[in-house]
Amino acid sequence: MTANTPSASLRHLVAGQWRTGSGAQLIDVNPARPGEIVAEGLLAGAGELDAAVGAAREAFPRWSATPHPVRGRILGRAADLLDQRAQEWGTELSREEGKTVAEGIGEVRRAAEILRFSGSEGLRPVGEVFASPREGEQIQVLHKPVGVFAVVTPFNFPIAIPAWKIAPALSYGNTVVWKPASVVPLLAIRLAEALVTAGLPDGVLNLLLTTGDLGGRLVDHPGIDAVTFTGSTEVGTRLIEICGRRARPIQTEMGGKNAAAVLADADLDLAAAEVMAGAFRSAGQKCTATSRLVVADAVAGEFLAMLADRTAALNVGDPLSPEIQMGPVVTASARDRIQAALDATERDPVRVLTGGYRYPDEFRQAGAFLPPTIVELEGESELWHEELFGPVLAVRRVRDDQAALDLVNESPFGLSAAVFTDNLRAVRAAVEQLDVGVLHINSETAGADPHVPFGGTKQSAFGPKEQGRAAREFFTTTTTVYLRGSSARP
Ligand code: UN1
Repeated sequence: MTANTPSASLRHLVAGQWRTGSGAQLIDVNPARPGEIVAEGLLAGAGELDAAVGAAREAFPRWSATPHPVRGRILGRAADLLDQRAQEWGTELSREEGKTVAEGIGEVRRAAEILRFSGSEGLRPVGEVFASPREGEQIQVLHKPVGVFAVVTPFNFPIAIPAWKIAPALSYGNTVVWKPASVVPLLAIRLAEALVTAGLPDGVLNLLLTTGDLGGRLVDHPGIDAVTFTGSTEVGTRLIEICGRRARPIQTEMGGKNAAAVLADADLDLAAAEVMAGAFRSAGQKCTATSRLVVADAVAGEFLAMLADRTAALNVGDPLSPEIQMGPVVTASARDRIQAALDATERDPVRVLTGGYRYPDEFRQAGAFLPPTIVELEGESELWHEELFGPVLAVRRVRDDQAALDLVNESPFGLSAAVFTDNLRAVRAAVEQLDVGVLHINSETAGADPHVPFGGTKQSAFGPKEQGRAAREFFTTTTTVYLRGSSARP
């Protein structure tokens, strides 16, 4: 794919029909090459919103009555299609979002794995049977579809996060109206195409490319039964309020300010590689990215020098080139927002280990690039508390293991943490004390497997966890059945 690749046209999926929208013009540009249009067209408007919710409602009775393994086979076929198109769609992902091609292709394959996992859920037990304290009675818990889900997804994983919400929603028999981030419309179209080609009936999945404003109206729409959201804490808490007023279930995955703690006995070479990956892959735009580093005094000098040298050597540039290790952030406005946050805290660091506060002009003009930056702090700073969602790592030194764990916990967020050590006592203390939803021992803070629960504590999340069997808790509702034959009189 080259700069001359023609731009795609935006389409919305409503009741099984691909349509153009009735809203404002949207131009989806490549963040590494300003001026290169990846996709363009009209956003969805209020008319399409009502039509999409209506279509999802209409499709629900039939889809929820379709045998679970039959629903699962459609997801399995969509997974095969994603695998077949991984190279092509992964490259489009890189053009649209800015992560490296290798990460883009990996993400399309990851979405395939997620669809396969959720698709296979119908082949496993989906309910529970309990003994009754009364003779002649059995108690069953049946898991049933909920209804119509509003699915609202972020830009940073344009296909994997939608897959891990849409796949369990559909597998458990629900129908969906999906609003992806408007800066990554093309990959949303690709996922919907794969599901339609795989045989998803009309109206089961509806896709609206639209603004946050209409996204809010979707979440508030009377025809919606439940909402799943990944994105900022600011938007997430607003959606929680809307759903609270309507007593509507909502699951949100929100911010993170994830810390890696490198303890005195850590394997420094391994820790440097993992911390660098956690902080700078996808230009730090993961809610699981490493944005804080706590390092033991005893090894801080050696470790930070190693980390800074390797980070300074990262190859930053157009992510379509295979030798590039870090691309731009998602848009020029995201770059400017992060730059403004760095400018506002310019006096806070005691040391800038690498990267820094100003990028050379030629780089700024070339695209939405920011240098991978590591800063050391001693006192209080917003850099320690605020999620920047970019390639910025804040460092603090600590005396001992306990001080390291305390500092990791010093955050309003609790998504993920990493601890680098082989000391069993420190590992046990970390497992017991760290207030996070995901804990990595000797690996980076990012990453999530399709078959295990994912989600955070504190302001990182609200509602049941995602992925694996945990998804069943949110995407089904239960009926507890006390079952007796009429002959079993008390
Ligand atoms: C990962 O770490 O690979 O928005 C997944 C996010 C998270 C997903 C992270 N919900 O970044």
